[in-house]
Amino acid sequence: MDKIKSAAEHKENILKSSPNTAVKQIKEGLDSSHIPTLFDRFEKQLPQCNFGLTGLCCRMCNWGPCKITPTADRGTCGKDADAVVIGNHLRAMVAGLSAHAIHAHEAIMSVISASDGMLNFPLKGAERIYELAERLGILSDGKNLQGLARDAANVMLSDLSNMHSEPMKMLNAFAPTERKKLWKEFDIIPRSVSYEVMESLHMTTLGSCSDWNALAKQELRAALAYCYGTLFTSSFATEMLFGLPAPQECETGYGVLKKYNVNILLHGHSPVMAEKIIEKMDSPEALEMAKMAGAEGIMIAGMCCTGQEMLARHGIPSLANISGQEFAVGTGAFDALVVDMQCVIQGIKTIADCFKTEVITTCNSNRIPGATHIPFDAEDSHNIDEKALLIIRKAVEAFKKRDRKEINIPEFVNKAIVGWSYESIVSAFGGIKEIARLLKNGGIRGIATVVGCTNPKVAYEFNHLTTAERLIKEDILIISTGCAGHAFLNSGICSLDEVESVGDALQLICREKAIPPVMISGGCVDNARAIRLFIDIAEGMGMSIKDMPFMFVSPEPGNEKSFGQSLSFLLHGVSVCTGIPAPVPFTDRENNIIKFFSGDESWSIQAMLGARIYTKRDPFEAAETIIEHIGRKRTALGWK
Ligand code: BF8
Repeated sequence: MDKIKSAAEHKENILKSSPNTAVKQIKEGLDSSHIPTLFDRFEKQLPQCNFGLTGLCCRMCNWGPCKITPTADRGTCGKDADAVVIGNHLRAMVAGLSAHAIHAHEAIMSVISASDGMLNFPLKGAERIYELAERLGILSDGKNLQGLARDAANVMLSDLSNMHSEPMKMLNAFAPTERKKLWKEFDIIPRSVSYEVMESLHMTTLGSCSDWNALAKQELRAALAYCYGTLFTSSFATEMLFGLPAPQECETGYGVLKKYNVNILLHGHSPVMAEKIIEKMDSPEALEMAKMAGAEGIMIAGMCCTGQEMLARHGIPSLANISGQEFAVGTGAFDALVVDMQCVIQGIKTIADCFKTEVITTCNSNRIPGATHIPFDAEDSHNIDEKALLIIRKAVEAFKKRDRKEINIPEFVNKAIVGWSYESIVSAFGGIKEIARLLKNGGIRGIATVVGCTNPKVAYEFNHLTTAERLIKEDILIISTGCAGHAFLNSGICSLDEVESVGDALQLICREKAIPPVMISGGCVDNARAIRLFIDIAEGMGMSIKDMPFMFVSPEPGNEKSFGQSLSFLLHGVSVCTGIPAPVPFTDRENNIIKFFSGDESWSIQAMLGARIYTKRDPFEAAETIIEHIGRKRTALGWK
């Protein structure tokens, strides 16, 4: 990675180069009031520590920290550079796995509570419940929908916690046969999420495993637990509860906000409380409260992955990703910020206080000092309706106290067609066979999932958009989730309005089938949808995914959760192009970890699984790498 230049140069570039005009306007307002954001705090961290950046600092015991240098090629315990680097990588990966696991746990327990009648939600995802029951072999004539949902949820729960040496049931039910054989051959089939987290932490502690290759294999094993034990289960359990998203046209962007409404911002990842707040916002009680306070109505907007879930199912505008969350609050338009779990940056309360925005936490894992805590507990959820109304009441109270003269709402509005579940993508194209036909005849040259976080190391949303714009020009269809999805929503390329900029062949398909060239497919756990799509297209053609013109693209990974995302795709044979290097010694071509993930050696991941990681910091170069990769796959298949 080229080193970030001077702090001042970096800061100037970071917003000047951003395609997000609305954020620039908000930032100007914040600067004039001397209110800092993460970009200002990042500047103060420069230059960043090179040992941290390269993964060569070991902090796994109290003998350290030890750093590997040209004069100290081993830590105090004798661990070498490879074991230090992969140990750090593995620990970051399982931290991300644990985050998704807690998300999955809440979603699964919510299904069980709803099935038992404690949590007041109907089970809207009958299609998913029956599919799961069938695939898991638990379909039985005597059981109603609630019974099947409870049984399927319990199977998913056992994949989170099983300690016996049995393979995970979700993996058995959904993974391709060809891959299962390969994973077995390499001995990387996981037992459960909990077991693999324990084993990963155990293997990396002082005096345990010093074989980098065994640690790398443990990371792959844990990544399979991540994929089938947390991505699939969180995404499916949420669909069981709230139904499968379906395509709908909506408007998003800051311009949809209304100054004289009670404005509530929903943020986080697990959308159970958020769904209840949406249900309650139109209730007579809530509307009466708003009216009595002199508000014109109640408006809800989203952020990060909870925002993506709300957008997918309700067309509720989702305004910002992780790096944009302070700007959303910085509009001064929000009376309450309601956060559930994950990717809620620690600085959010400081800026919320500047604008008298009431911060409400709803998850016991995500407490913020000074915030009002109204917890949702999936296992004791009988009073969720009252809690949702209480949250709305808090927002109304805050509305009464606020000075609306400080509000700075940029007028930008974009259209988008959203709601792309696995089923709605397949159906919009006219079936898996039709997607396969279009891929083969070159109407779609390839499919890239451009997903993941935003990162203050690069210009805000620039890498995402630059990469995507180039790919769609080359007829490469994009499926997006999470923070990347917000960059696309903010640019207009999720609608048909900007379709002229798409390559001729893909443009024709988009127009014919009313499909945007960038399909927003939910939160990060919903990457399970793209994995299913890749599996089914390849299986439908009688091929291995590794031979298909697919790619996983993550221009700006930041959160530890992003480690498992790339590995999930890699394990299925989909190569990865990332824009921010993982903490590995990126300039040391002799380092075994670099060779393992990105080389062609007989023991590399390319040789094992047929896929590799490309690291391309420059988005133009990244796009060319992806286009070439897809081109090579097509040539090998004999497709033009
Ligand atoms: O899970 S993309 S910063 S918001 S980790 Fe977080 Fe990264 Fe955003 Fe959703 Ni995903």
